[in-house]
Amino acid sequence: MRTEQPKMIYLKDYQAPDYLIDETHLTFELFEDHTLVHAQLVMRRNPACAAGGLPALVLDGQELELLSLSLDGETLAAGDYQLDASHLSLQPKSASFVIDSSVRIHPERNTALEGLYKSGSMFCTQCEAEGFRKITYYLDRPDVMSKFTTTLSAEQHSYPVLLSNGNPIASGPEEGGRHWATWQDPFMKPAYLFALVAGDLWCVEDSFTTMSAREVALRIYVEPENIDKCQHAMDSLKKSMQWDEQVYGREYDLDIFMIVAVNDFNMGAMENKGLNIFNSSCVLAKAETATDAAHQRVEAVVAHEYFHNWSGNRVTCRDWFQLSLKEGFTVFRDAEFSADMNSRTVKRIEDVAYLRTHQFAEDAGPMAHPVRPEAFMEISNFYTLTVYEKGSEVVRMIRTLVGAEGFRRGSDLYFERHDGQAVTCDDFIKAMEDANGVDLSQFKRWYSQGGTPRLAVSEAYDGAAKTYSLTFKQSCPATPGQRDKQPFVIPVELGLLGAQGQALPLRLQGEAAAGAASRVISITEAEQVVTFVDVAEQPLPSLLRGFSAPVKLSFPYSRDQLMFLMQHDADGFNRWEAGQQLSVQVLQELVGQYQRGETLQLDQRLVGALRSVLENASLDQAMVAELLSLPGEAYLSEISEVADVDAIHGAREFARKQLADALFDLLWQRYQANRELSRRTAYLAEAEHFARRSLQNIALSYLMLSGKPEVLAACLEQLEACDNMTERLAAVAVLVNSPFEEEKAKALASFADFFKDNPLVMDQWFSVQAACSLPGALARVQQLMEHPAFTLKNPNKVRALIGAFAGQNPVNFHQVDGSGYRFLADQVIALNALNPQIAARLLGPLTRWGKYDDTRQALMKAELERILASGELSSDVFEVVSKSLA
Ligand code: B3K
Ligand code: ZN
Repeated sequence: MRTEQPKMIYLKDYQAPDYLIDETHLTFELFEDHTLVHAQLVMRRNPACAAGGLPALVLDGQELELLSLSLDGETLAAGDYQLDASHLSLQPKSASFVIDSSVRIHPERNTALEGLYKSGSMFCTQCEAEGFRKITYYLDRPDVMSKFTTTLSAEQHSYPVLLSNGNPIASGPEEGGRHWATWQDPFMKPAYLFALVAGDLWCVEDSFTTMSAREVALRIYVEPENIDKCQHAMDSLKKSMQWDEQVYGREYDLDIFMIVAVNDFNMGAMENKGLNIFNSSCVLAKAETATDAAHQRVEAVVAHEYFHNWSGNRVTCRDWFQLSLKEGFTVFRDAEFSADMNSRTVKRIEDVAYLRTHQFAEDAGPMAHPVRPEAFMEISNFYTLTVYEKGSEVVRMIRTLVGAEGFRRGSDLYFERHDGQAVTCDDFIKAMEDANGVDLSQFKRWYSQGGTPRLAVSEAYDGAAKTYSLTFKQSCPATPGQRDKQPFVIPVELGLLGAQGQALPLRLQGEAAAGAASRVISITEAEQVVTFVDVAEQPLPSLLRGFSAPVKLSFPYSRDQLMFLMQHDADGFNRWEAGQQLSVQVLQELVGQYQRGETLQLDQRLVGALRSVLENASLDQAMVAELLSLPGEAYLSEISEVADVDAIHGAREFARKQLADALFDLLWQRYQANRELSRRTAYLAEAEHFARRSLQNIALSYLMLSGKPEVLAACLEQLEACDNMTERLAAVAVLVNSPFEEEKAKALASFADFFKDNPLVMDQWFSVQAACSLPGALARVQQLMEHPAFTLKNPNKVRALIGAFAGQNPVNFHQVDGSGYRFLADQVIALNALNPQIAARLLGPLTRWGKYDDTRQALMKAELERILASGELSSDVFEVVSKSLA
């Protein structure tokens, strides 16, 4: 807990470390009521620092009980060093020296899940970003890289498995029923990549032969009851290893790669060198207990953490302001991997929908920051959608600008030039520039300027001259600490369609001949006109294909033009995008009618457009499902000036019901055909199966709105007879949102009874109820908090119940009596004392107060004030609350 006002830390104040740690030798003695940590640090003055005397050595350390300290073998007395709540300082006498320290810590009481802690009966660690300082006194910063040797000792019976980074080098029994093991990591690494695990774990084993024919042992460790849920993660790991060799030429470098699944984890997973520690939700998956979405998430997170071995571990960050150097790049890598493993267009659609709903909202709120932030109080608050997802979009734009081959040249140069170093985003850009002979200096504004740029496009066609001009105007709203923005480099991939839907040749003014039918134009000015010549007919532009830049693009399309693009655009992403824009226009019209108290009237063109989608047998079923999904309520709020949650919900539900009635037969056919396939074939976690189940389930959710008994019967049949969680959970969710009270209660009860011992399945059970938009959600959530499977101490449970209520149930969370806000603030206050990182994350929805009407704004701010006044706040919660109120 914070004892003084947290300080702001600035990128501009970065200084290289005064000292380096060449070797780190750690010994952990793990006991039930405490742990002893002995650290021997072989240190020297950093040669890169200016000459002169020897400055004081200031080690980071928090919540440590110092038992002994020596310098070059001589025990130091209390007067020989200074201790405060977060540092230990002493004066070295020579440029090279050895520090030995022993501390006592209490993993058994660690509910923050940072540093060394217990998850159930096992010991595990989470050190990124600044958790290592809760383990021992150290230079806990990513630019101090060291060779680690780690010995663990624990009681043998309860902790038969003892793991750390690198390779196992020795082990043996000890007195008193204990045993020990020593691990050595040959690669230099910063402390944030340190890990240890001790527990009663089983493992699934496999192996991978690398491109240079080295044999790597692969192990996934889980608690015994989960041993049957590891195969999908193992398959994903092997695919990732192969993909990184093929696509980036990156080979794995140790003889062993381990993944450990733990139930209590603050985020998805962690890329510790050779010993990834995962939230069990991102490892465990089998048909009966995990949905298709969960299978895809496991595949993506396994890949992401594996890819960090190069983008993060071999080449790491100089300081935490550079976080996107490893995270943005690695998200980009895992997104491309998922696109290659599944459907590329569908993956892009999902990612863009997510970015526009959540990252755009963050970029427009009080916590908005550039991809490379310039200041923070608590780095844990900066593992954001901006650093991750927008950071990935920035890397994607670089690839768009230099081309796939140029990008590979750049990444090869980056990895070769900086292997073993801790570097900056500028170093990444420099490698891309050097490998391609391009100047990316203006492009770098994507790293330094926050906010989502707007790009307004207008057209002019001159039929006599056969020229077609597009005028692009870019602007970017102010964000905290940044008022005036310089123009960005915005790569716009575009094409022009003729009246028959054909691609028109794209010849820019001044060019000798036309280029490709889809090409990238770089917008670099605040206002820029692009003129095409030889344009034989009035074209319809298809802009920002594949979402080639993370901007808010506007073009005055009519609804008929959008329907035309939905049918004819050569770019699959833009066909979906046209459907979304059409739906947005139609839904916004309904929102207006709702607000004026008029009778709602759905534009029948939307019905027609979705009818042709359903009638088109040659469309990928996953695309059909995506096209049928109306923009979510959260997205509709994000694009509103003032979000009227009730009107948005009312309008969207009205449209869904109208579509369900009008398209009943087509939906019913699609549903039955796919359900029949599901009945006849065994579950497979692959794209074609994902596609048909997603269409089946979205069809079911529409059909249920009809209230017809045959649909209810079908839903119950699916629920009872299916062999997988994707169909089962979809049926439960549809029932939960239906008026069939008896069936709903029965389904929920039998589901909970059957899966009560599976915490990950119970998370889903909590979530569908928390997200149910029917009245009374808050009371249900409060009641569910009393359920034996719920605990505030487990982050997955908090996210599944409280997070889903505040984030996925706008009409209930934003009840105008403020009850939702009060509830959330109460939970944040409770969690602040238990787990500050989770508390700060949970606050997200309250920070968006600027989006709502005056009444709600006042209520939301009052709750933020109440949190601020509630007592000793963690730096995590303090930063978010104070910035939200600023
Ligand atoms: N690098 C970790 C995130 C650590 C978050 C610390 N608060 C997981 C990942 O992005 O791969
Ligand atoms: Zn990552």
